[in-house]
Amino acid sequence: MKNSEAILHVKGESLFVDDIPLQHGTLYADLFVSPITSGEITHIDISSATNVDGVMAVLLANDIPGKNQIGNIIEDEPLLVDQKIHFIGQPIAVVVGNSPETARQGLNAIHIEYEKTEAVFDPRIAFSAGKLISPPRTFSIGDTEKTWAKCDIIVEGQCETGAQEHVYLETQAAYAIPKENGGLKIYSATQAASGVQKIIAHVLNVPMNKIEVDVPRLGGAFGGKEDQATAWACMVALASFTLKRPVKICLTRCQDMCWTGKRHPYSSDFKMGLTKEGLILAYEVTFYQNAGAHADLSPAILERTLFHTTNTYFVPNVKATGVSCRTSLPPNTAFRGFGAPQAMFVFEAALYKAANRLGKKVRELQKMNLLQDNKVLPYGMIVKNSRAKKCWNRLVKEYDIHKIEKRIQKFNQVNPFVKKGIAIMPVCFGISFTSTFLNQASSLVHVYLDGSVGISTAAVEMGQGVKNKIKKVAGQTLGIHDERIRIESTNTVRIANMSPTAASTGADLNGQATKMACLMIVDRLSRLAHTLLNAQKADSISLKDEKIYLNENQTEISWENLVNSAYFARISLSAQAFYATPHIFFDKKVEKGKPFAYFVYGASITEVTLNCLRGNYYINSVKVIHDAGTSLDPLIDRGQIEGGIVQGIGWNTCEEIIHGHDGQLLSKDLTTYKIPDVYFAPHDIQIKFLDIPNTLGLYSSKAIGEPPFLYGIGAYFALLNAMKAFRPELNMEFSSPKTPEKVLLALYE
Ligand code: LUZ
Ligand code: MOS
Repeated sequence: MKNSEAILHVKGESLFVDDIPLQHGTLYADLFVSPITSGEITHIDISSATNVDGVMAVLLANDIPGKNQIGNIIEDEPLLVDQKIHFIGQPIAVVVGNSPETARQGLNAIHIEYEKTEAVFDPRIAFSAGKLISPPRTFSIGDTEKTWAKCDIIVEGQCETGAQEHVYLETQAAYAIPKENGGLKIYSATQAASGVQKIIAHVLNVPMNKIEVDVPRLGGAFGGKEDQATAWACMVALASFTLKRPVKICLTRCQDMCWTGKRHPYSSDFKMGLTKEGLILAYEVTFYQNAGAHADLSPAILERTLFHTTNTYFVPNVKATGVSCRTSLPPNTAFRGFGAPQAMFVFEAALYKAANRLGKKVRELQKMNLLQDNKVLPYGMIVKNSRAKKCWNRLVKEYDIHKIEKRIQKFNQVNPFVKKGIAIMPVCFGISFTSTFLNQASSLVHVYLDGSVGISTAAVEMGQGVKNKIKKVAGQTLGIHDERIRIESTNTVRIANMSPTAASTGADLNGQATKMACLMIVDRLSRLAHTLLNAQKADSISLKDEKIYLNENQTEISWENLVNSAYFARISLSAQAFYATPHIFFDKKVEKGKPFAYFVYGASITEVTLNCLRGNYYINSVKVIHDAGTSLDPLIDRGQIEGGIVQGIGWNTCEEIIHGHDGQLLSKDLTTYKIPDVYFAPHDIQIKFLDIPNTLGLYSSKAIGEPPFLYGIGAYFALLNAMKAFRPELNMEFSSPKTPEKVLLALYE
């Protein structure tokens, strides 16, 4: 199936927020932000700024008519600094000019004085100082304390995993336009249109029905626009509301990188006990999450970390504790995987250390401990339809792991300074928002007189192909061709109270709602066809290929005829439906429940080649068996898997966020922050689908968005193996990303 979005992109015809034709009189917002990490404003002087020719307004915290508050889970984040400063880049003033240049001149004319206070960047130090975002949480099962004595070996260690910049192609953007009677229409590049609507209404102190938020599409998001698109939309809404003029903002790449949060760096302690055969008996872990200055989505992200503590393995005795630590960085936020990658990295590190201690291959331990049906996870969910072993068995057989191992052994024997390494990365990722209430969606389907169809849902298109998938679901359900269907923008006027498009659930939830709405229309049309065809009670009507079938025989009635007849018979050709994922719940008091609709499984083999004189390396190949159920669209799913793999490799290898000693971001553009490019990305990515229908999914499919990111972790451990081939006594320290510099230092330490 062709992705209609792709054609528009290639022709440069797709509209993003920054492409929306400007209304007459549009003004431009820019931000004056904090130059210091931590402190208090003692004096601010905006008079020279307001005197700049073309500057229309300089808005401060006390110009906000409603609440100066944009916190989502916890109300701890002001839109504009009141007095206390918490990070470099924290917005202090919105400067509005009649051109981007005058706005820039205006903010350069602002003068502030401040007193600095001490900043904290290390989550463990923040923890010791009692700087917590929310109380610590512990998930546990069995009894780790009693089990240590029964273990043949126990390994302990510490893991560091790094931050990661989202690098969506489209930077943060918003455009506000006044409507009549005090309303506003805001085009926002957000994953969460209703969230933006709600918070703007609070900030402006107006009812939500006065705020219309529209999302045409996003140029990538990866979680970076789940919560952090809100601030910019609020800024232009505030300016537009105050000045009664259209106002837009579009961050530069550097502003975006400096001012927005990243994937959370974690520092973690682990302890794992095993039998001498390699069976894991007990696992304890503490996660110190570096949340940055405000809560943002950190507590939810930490929760998903705890859910994925043991990845795709079974451990009978587990104790996992998570603490969200408040530091002096911009608030860290959602990023593909949402805390699960950090947990899975630590578990693989523990396994790696244990295998080395036991003198066994990591993959022997991995295989031995894979999750099987009817096992209970640390949070009480019982595993059904586990595909962990199925993926594993197909992986080692179809890609012939023995042959690969032999080839690598031979290579390493004859090459003293170039070494190869491989690693297997098995994955199990829970599908559903962990906050149960978010697992809801609705869809509004209109069939027009000519038989064409328009659909609105809560799903935001961000390049992941959700529009295409929803189109496919509607086409299949209505029995018509996809060309007849148009998926509209995501808009709060057409769909209310939307959950963010996140947690890999966009196609699942919105597709289910769309299927339900389409079935309502099919039901009405079928009854009408029944009458028109003078059918008997037992006769069945179906819609296929734009034709009406009676007992599986094609009739003379076409889709268009039937739609037309329905109109004249005064039958509604529109339907709205609501879907809520059934049978999920979670009780935070006891930390037990069944939070996920189902799991996505998969496994990968990553091969790397390391130059041990220079420290640089290539990720040669990633070979995957991936469980996509019966894929809704194999081409889109393949694209999502490839993208996830490359993004995950970047997190573990070349992408390094570096701050100066004062907390200023040094890696603030794409010359200093390296993401994988087409040369560095593996030239050989092979993907095979497990292809077993998912009875719990939409048309037997499974979600695709986040799980493939986890395969990237394989690159880290493959590199470690290549390093060990050069230097067997390598220090067993776990610190991701493994940049070429770090590799070189470790090899010659
Ligand atoms: N966002 C969210 C997410 O609010 N809740 C989640 O559980 C989640 N999981 C993955 C990605 N985004
Ligand atoms: Mo998310 S990390 O916005 O699915």
